[in-house]
Amino acid sequence: MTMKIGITCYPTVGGSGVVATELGKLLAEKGHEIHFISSGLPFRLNKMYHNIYYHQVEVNSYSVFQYPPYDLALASKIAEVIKREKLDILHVHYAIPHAVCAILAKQMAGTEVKIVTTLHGTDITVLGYDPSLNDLIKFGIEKSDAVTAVSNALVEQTIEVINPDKTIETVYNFIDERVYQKTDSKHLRQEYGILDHEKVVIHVSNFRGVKRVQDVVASFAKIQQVVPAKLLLVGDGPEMTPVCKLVSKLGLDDHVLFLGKQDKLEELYSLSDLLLLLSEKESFGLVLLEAMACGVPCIGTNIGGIPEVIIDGETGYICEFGNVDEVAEKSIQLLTDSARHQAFSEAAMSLVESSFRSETIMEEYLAIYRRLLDK
Ligand code: GMT
Repeated sequence: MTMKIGITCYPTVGGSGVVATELGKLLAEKGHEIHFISSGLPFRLNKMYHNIYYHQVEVNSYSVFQYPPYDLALASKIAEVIKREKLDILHVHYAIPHAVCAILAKQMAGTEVKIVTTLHGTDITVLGYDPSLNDLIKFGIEKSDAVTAVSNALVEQTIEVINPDKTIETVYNFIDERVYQKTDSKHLRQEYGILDHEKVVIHVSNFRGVKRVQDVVASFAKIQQVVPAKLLLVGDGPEMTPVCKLVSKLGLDDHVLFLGKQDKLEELYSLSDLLLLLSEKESFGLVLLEAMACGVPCIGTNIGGIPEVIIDGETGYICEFGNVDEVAEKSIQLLTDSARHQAFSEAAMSLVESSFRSETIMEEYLAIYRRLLDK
């Protein structure tokens, strides 16, 4: 049975928007009708699909409002789409504000549309600790028909922080394997001025404080004392200025390349030897999967869902949060032992195939949708 599925996510660059969009594309390829409802065209929706529709949420900022009412405009648009398109399922990403908007929209539409909410992290790991929002998040979770989280760690943290009267199922993230695979990008090494004997360490994030990019730079400073290497910093965000200052302070200007936001990440991963993700909060870490699919071993912190994505000692290493000495030591071990590096690289690619296959994960979501509609 084909379904009509509404999807609401943050359309901007970020793992949750990527996963929501990729899921919509896969479901459309299986014949389901997909309706994206959001404030901007999801950025990965870069191809024409006859069965994917996009409904833009317009927020008017009348002078009587101190703040433009995005949440109400979203709820109103979702309600309109539920009714007009006769949606079976509404899959929203993030409890706040999207699940709450979905619940209001369902009441407005007066239909039996089923709401599936996926938790991605920040709504729990940051907003969940705000007492003024805790009850609202609980409401969004409990009134959804099904709730998923992107790692077991996030399920546990949601129970601990929010304690909802609701089962939360883990459905891991996935990537588009057709895009993320090892490609020949040797020409880029030359273009970036990376010497033949140099190793390449990469970090990709939105440079928020929780990503601890300074720890990446501090670890790299120690790595390059032993192993000739370049660090690629990909992305942009609030911590960019302090990170640039630290790079100069540590005398690393000639060793660090600030690449800003980039599109063809698979080409950058393909020329990299190691990815560092040293976050303070990370419910999954989608960049780990992207890098691993391109054969790049990863080193991450023992935080949130990271240990569910990296198998310590097999596809990379897990280090204590904030321990840059340990990160540097493990990185040097890996970068100076080519047999071990090769084994980790192969194990990383196999893990993505065996545990995070897009088809399998899409089927897990479909099984949830079907279960709700069969009830
Ligand atoms: O990490 C971010 O700052 C972006 C955020 C998002 O909304 O995309 O990422 C969250 O969702 C991703 C997709 O599920 C996860 O891979 C990230 O780990 C998660 N970020 C955090 O938990 C900090």
